Amino acid sequence: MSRLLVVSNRLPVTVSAAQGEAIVTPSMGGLSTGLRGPFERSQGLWIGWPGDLSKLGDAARASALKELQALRTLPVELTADELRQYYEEFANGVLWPVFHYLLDRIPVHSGGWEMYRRVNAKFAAAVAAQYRPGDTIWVHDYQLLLLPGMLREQLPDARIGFFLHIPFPASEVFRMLPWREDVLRGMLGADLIGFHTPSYARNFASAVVRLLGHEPVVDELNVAGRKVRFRAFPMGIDTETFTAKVEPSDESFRPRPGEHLLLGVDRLDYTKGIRRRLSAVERVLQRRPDLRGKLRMLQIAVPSREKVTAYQDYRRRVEEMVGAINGRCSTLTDAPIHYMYRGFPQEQLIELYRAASVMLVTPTRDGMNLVAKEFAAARTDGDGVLVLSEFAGAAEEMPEALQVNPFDVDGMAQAIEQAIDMAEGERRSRMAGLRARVLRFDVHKWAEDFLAALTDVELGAPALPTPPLAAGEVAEAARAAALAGRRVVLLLDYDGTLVPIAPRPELAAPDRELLRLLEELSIKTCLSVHVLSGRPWQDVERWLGGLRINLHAEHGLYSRIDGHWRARGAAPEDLREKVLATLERVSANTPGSHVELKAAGLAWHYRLAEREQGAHQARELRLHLRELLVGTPLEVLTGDKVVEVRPRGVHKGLIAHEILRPGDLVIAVGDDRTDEDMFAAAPEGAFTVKVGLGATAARSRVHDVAGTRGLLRALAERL
Ligand code: ADQ
Repeated sequence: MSRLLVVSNRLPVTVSAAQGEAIVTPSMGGLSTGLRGPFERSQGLWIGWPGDLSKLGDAARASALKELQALRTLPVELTADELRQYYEEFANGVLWPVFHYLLDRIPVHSGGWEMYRRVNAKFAAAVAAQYRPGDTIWVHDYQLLLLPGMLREQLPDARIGFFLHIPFPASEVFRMLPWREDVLRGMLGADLIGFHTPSYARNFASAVVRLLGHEPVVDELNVAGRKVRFRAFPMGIDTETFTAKVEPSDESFRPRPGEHLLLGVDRLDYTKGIRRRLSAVERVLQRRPDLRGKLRMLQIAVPSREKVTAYQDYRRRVEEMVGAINGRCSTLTDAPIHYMYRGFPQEQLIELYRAASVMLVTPTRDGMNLVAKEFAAARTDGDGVLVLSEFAGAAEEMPEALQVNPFDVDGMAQAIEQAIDMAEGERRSRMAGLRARVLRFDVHKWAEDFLAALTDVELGAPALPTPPLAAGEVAEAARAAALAGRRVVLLLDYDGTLVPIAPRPELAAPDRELLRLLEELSIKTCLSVHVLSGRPWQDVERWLGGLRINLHAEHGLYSRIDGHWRARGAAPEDLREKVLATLERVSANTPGSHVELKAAGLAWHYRLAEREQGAHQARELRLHLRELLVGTPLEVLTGDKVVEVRPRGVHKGLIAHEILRPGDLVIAVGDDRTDEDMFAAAPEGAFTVKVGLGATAARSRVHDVAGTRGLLRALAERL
């Protein structure tokens, strides 16, 4: 089993000092519980910030480090300044609100980005130093979004997973982040990216298309020849803990018959919707005087991020509100809202979950929300009602809860009343549905599923990366072949290979340098030069017709050999009209796209269209055309930002077969998917060259058009 390296901002331990000695206590969060199995079995290592060790004396520090090592954790220590800028200012001050749709909380000036990058790099160095070939690396959460990308650079062959514990927002919101491309590139360093829900995975895919132009195929992206999978892995809880029996400690909070206990359990965070929730409870009390003195709300808020101003403000506002509501609604003997600002041991939390009549989980946004699941698991009595925000990730898996819109305070008040009045039969039937799912998909299954999917991913870097072209060697080989009396055949694609891709097709005319190079090559008697283009023959003739070389247009539907153009197939006129009408309709709906009429085929280009819309329309169009063209002599071809329809069965590979004779030395250069047919047709010993990034069967690669021209120059000089 591959060794698991877990990387998270915090280590799953708490370090404290007592009488000069350091005490390191494992903290039993959901994540460490879920990972315990694979972590132990693989003799794993956990890398993260251990908390502030600076206050420990030398001896205590040494003993803390020793204990951390014994727990197989590796501390990444952070200075106060690093922590403030990376964690408080950037991760919690910028990323947290943006990813939770709280745009008014984004600070006007944020200086934290540079430090965020530096601390991610510090983590990368720590992981790289521990990495052994064969290890599996699993990075967690929004504090380390850049880490997978940094690791990929240092460890191209590593198996890297990333899981985001908070929502991934709609791309409309995500793209407000000034560093959006860097963040996406950072995440895309992973082989597998996990989210809590399918909607977050969709939002991510949409941001990737829109901002980076990588189009996903189902749950997979191709990033410079590397496969990156992304999908939902909804996190569960440690059900054993929450279904266990606990010794009753203090029964006084249990509601007596006729009384109702509403419960809220949260980190004190402005995303948890505590104020709107309290407001809804007050509204219930106003509308239902019969419930006064019988309805109690217990709100437990565990302190969180206390150094961040927004959290201090939020705490003050929550506490003022509790005071105000109690001021208005208390009776002589009782106050309706009981508020506690502290953490609770798990056993007591379980008791509270079991005592509550109604659990209120009403965040305005929440990645998942495990409290909702803990409540359901804890209800071994099968009773209790869950009121759940539709903006918590958990809502997608918990349809039996009473789902509410937390921004609709009135609606929430109605849901609370409905929960209080709900008949026992309905309560039990809803709870049974909730429990079945929570118990089945627990945190162990979550960790197992993620790790199994990560193990399944074909490893990031291609097994054999395509080496750079050695132009001099190719030219030398061509020269040797020519001297031995062999014919040298040069097969060249046009757009993206001989000239850079132009925003519109008509702007890709050849420049003088290219024409001179081709001219020089055309007079070499040992050399047969062919340009194989997807363009209409008229374009090819206009641009290259003056040269004495062989030309092929529309992917081989037209060829000019020995000066004459001839056609290999044609589209039936009525069918062509139908296709044209469809393409024009799509073009009208997609600004920046246009239709190109060729002699036999038709193409819809969307290079200038908004990327996401272009990709979406292209997908729809391909489906529609494939259906339309079943059983006809036409077929759909997908190129780089173009959907093309042309007579079936003619492609660059077919042309290559026609041209080539035994004994030829072949040099084929191309950049697009259609050129792969040409590479496939090249005989053994041929030099096949891919221009630019992307998966290919070619044997070598050049960076861009300048690389192709370098090869042509070398050939012109040596032949
Ligand atoms: P959190 O925002 O912290 O987690 P949540 O999923 O609810 O939110 O987990 C909170 C955990 O803390 C629960 O296990 C709960 O028992 C405990 N807890 C909460 N209040 C407590 C209290 N007052 N006393 C003691 N314990 C308390 C982030 C994301 C979530 C996502 C998780 C896991 O924001 O959306 O579900 O990570 O991925």
